[in-house]
Amino acid sequence: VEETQVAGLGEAVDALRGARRVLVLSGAGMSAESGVPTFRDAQTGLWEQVDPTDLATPEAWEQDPPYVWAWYAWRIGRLRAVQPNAGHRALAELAAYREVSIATQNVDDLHERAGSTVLAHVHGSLTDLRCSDCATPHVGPVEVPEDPVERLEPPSCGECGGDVRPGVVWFGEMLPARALAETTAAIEALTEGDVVLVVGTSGVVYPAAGFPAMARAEGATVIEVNPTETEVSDVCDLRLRGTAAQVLPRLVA
Ligand code: BJW
Repeated sequence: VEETQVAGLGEAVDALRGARRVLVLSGAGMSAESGVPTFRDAQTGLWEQVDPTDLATPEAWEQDPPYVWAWYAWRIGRLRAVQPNAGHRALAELAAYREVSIATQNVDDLHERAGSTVLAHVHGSLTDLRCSDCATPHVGPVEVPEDPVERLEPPSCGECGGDVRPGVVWFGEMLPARALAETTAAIEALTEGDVVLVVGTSGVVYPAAGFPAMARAEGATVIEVNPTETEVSDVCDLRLRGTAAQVLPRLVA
C-alpha cells in the first residue's frame, strides 16, 4: 500500500508526533502477517477450520482435555516457527522516542521478541502453563507434535498429577487481575492529545472491546489500524485501512 492510498495517515503521523504517550491495544491481526491465524477471519487447514469460540472455553476443556490440548500444542509449535513482523518492529522502534505502553489480547510473545516491553497480556500467554487442578505453574519444555494431531494427552502436574493447561483466558473466565488493573491505569493516565493505536482487533470480546471507548473518554486520539471496519471503528478518531505490517512502519517513520 502506497502512503497516498492510506487515508488519514498524515493526520495520524501528526497526532503521534504531538503525543506525550502512546498506548497500543493489539489483537490477533497484529500477528497475522507473522503467520499466526486470527480468530475470526476465514482460515484453511485442520485446526484452522475449528471455531475457536467452541474450543477456548472451560466447558471444552472439562469435556475433552486431550482434544483441547492438541489444539494448543499445535499453536505453541506454530508460535515457535514464526517471527515478529514489520508492525511489531515498528512499535518497538517507537519506544525509542515516545513513552509507549502495549496492552495486547494476544497470547503470543511476538511483541517481546521484536524488542517491546508488554505492559499487559490481558488474555494470558500460550506458553504460560499451569495445572488445571491446583494451579501450580508447569515449567520445562513442552513437546509438540510436528504435524497437527486431533488429540494429545496434556502434560501432568508435578505436584498433583492433574492436567496441565495453557495460561490463557477462556470465555467466562476472569482476566488476570493485574493485567486488567495495569491496562485500566494506562488508559486513565492518558490525557488530551495522547494517542491510542487500536491494531488488528475485531472489538467483539469484552472487556477488551471497551478499552478504545474508555481511552476516547480520556481525550486521547484513538487511531484504528485494520484493513476492515470493526465493532470499535465508530469510537476511533481516525481509521487507517491497511494491515499492521504495512501501516505501522509508515506511521512511526
Ligand atoms: C488485521 C490483519 C492485519 C486481519 N493487520 N489487522 C455479552 C456481552 C458482553 C460480554 C459478554 C457477553 N456474553 C459473554 C460475555 C463475556 C465474554 C465476551 O466478551 N463475549 C463476547 C464474544 C460477547 N468475555 C469473557 O468471557 C471474558 N471474561 C470476562 O468477561 O470475565 C468476566 C465474566 C465472567 C463470566 C461471565 C461474564 C463476564 C474473557 C474473554 C476471553 C477471550 N479469550 C480468547 C481466547 C484466548 C485463548 C486462546 O488464544 O485460545 O481471546 S477468544 C479470542 O478473541 C482471543 C482473542 O484475544 C479475542 C479477541 O480476538 P481479536 O484479537 O479481536 O481477533 P479477531 O480474530 O476477532 O479479529 C482479528 C482482527 O484483525 C479483524 O478485525 C481483522 O480485520 C484484523 N486483521 N489481518 C491488521 N494483517
